[in-house]
Amino acid sequence: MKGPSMAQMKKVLLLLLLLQALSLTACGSSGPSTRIDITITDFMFSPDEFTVSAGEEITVRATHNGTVAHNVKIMRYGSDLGEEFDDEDKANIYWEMDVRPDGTETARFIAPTRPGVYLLVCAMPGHMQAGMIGRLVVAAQK
Ligand SMILES: [Cu+2]
Repeated sequence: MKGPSMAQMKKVLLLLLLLQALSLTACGSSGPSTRIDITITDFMFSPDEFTVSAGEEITVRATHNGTVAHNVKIMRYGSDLGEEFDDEDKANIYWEMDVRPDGTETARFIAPTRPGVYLLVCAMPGHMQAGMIGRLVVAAQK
């Protein structure tokens, strides 16, 4: 029995390299980031989902385009906020920052080491219900 020729082998190798290059490009555009650029309005986070790598230092740049005070709170893994953000939920805050109207603030935090989906919320009364809720997706370190 005759095996594949050298020319055939080269073709297969070339195809594999091409596929790998394509998948790398795809990963680069939607993979975890060490930056969170968030725009805050009354009453929305935009975007409302971010992906970071576990344990990485993350820089948050928050631009406030609204008129009332807001904040960004990342909740501990598995937190259930229920109907509204109340005193009970304060104990489950992983990280938080306040943002004043017409300002841009930068802050840093270390992403949780446990991969999973974390809630991101504004804890001002009524704001979560109005739509100020989002997701921080923590991806496992590669
Ligand atoms: Cu708010």
